[in-house]
Amino acid sequence: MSGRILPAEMREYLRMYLVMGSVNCSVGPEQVLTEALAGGVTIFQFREKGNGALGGESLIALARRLKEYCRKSGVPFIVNDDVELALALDADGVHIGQDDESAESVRKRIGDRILGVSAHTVEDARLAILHGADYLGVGPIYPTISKADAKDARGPAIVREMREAGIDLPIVGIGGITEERSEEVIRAGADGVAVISAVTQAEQVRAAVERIKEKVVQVLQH
Ligand code: 3NM
Repeated sequence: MSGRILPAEMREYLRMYLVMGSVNCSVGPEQVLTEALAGGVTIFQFREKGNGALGGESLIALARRLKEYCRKSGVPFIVNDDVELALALDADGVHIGQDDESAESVRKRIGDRILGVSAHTVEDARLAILHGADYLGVGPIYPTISKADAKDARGPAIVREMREAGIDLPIVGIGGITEERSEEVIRAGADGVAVISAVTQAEQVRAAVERIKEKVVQVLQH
């Protein structure tokens, strides 16, 4: 691919966004990702954070294995926060939060790779767009058990507020999203949903992914 990703293509990738690291999985992350890819995940973010997170060589080795799985499935592999790791692995992109290095500086370092930025307010969203984001991660939509320092849940209304304020960059909702809740997140104006626990904690990972994706696609068609 040459040049920045086009918004239409980005929107397609955001339909069923799996975010995950080893601490989110009770079985091996390789197994969870394999099943999730079989279920139709459209983009994957490696987010190795929280208690018991891997570091050093074992983190790099895991990231490399998960990237290979994504490559084989033709699914973009995004790295959370760590630009060095993303460049070392030749990842497809980087996702950063508001407390990380500025989007402007990350954009310069990663060239045309995908840049996702977390946005909690319309102001965050405007700045992220100005600084070269390809998509916005908007949340937490609902309370989450997967992020220790998450802000207060804003409900799907925050997505609607951004759309009404003229923010037209691709948006993925995140935070406490389940199959049932996907519908109102998409109706509020999101292009897809990003989940951790709804997939990693599911008894049947593949079926959980299939159901969430089916719901998103079905709501987008109506
Ligand atoms: N970012 P779950 S909420 C990684 O609000 C992350 O920016 C958030 O996990 C944000 O699907 C969140 O288990 C955790 O709630 C999402």
